Amino acid sequence: MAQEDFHKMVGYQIYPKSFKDSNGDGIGDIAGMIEKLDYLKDLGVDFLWINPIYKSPQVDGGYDIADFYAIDEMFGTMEDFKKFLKAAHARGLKVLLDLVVNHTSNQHPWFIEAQKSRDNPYRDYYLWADATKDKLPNDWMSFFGVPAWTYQAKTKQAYFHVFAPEQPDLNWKNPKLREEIYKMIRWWLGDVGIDGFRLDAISHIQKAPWDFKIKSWKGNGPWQPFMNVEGIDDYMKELKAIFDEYAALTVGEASGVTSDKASRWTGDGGYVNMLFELEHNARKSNGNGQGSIYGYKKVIMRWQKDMLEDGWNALYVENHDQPRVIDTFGDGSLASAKAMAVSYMLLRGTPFIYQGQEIGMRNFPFTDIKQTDAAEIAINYKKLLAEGLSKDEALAQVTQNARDHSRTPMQWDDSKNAGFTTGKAWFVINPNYPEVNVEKSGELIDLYKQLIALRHQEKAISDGGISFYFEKHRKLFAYQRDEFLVLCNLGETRANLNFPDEMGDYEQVLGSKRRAFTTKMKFDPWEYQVFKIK
Ligand code: ISL
Ligand code: CA
Repeated sequence: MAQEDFHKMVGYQIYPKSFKDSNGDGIGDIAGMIEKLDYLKDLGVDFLWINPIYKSPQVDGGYDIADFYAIDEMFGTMEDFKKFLKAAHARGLKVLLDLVVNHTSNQHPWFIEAQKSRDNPYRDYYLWADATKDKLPNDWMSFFGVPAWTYQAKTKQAYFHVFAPEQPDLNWKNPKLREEIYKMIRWWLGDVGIDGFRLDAISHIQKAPWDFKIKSWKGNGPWQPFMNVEGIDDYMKELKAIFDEYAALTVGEASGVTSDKASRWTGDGGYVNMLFELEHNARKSNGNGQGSIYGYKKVIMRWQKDMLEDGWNALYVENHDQPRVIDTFGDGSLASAKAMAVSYMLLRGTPFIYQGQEIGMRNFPFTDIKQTDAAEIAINYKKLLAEGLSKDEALAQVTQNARDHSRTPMQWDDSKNAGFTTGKAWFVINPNYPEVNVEKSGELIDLYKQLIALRHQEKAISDGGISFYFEKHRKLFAYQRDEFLVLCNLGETRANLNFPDEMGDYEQVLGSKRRAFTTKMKFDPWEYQVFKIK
């Protein structure tokens, strides 16, 4: 898609299973999404990114796809989806689906065939290597805490997977596989008519040779052999050519693509319109899940600077893989939710709002492992118990940064089940719903509306440059977008702002309280201000 279009836009991410249930079976569905389109239109967003709704055994929240061409029954039918698409388009909302092509489900017909024999025609759709029960092809680990190989006695080989064993990785080196994927992409963009994709785990599609030696097991080290590995550019170029044919809007999830190399991926001639980096999510491991604001600042500033000349950021503070921002970077207060919103929504890039973020949804207070759902939680919980931790200790560890916090049902009102379902919800509902819900959280929703409107109206915000103040300050996040000055105190203590005397005259655009600009100011905890040159 052309830059002048997506630079102005704001996206909203829907996790359909937990958005709105229309038929009382306790599971969010497509008809439920249709019911809520007016709410989304009123919020003012421009496009929707829908997490996977394809046919899936749901081992990993639908990121284990068994049929790329079918809608999972629990969400509805293809007819429902087409109705949704039409209804969204009628309101001027674009629709992006998740494109999950690093792997499929082990229940995908390709994999069911592939595992039958070494010479099955689908064998090379996946990645196999000789192995024994006790000796896997190498010692690489998956993101989900288990080895990246699963042995199959029948053919005396193991298959490779960077996520769960139920998610075998596709072999992108195989041109036949690539053709199948491209056909599918064309079908969604061309025949069905969606507007684009969020490219899941796309930086992992190329793997290093199996004898590649991992140098460090710290940080991203273990995953080095499948993060933005040489040769990936050829596949990305092929993908880009198709996206261009349809002027698709594309967002790459690019863990492992470093900011200094990201211009190749986005920006002029880049493979996708914009990139999600994953670095700023890093959390302190001090037991309370609180993110480090200084860490957040440093990562964001680096990406903003590196993308300034050439490239475009997809901006976010929450998604379906991260705990709620109000509990990680914030201190649980509404004030912290607001300051975090302002801090990222006016950066250079395209902001995404994750469902429930706009009403200040909180992490879930887990007390029992039975309340959890995400695939990797179960894997790690078992591991920790085996290491000798008590149930409580293990639960605390696996839920601290758990994806499940963001996957509890959307809180629409204070009626039974938070207005999410008339039946029994598939997942736990946060007990705070009588206070935190769409009807009662108008204050935060209104702030998001104001921020979205600013992006739509002000060229300085959608397309201007960016420079930072107080870069070394631990809590003050302050930046200039041409004539706009955005100032956020992301902390629980007051903070002094000392600007140079020649700053000029500013007037207040919005703020957590009335304040006139001066070069010496003392901000309240979580205070935010947006000023504009007079
Ligand atoms: O880099 C990573 C961890 O530091 C990997 O996270 C990875 O890029 C990321 O977790 C990918 O997430 C996406 O793909 C997964 C799915 O479980 C997530 O929900 C999705 O967002 C597998 O499809
Ligand atoms: Ca339903």
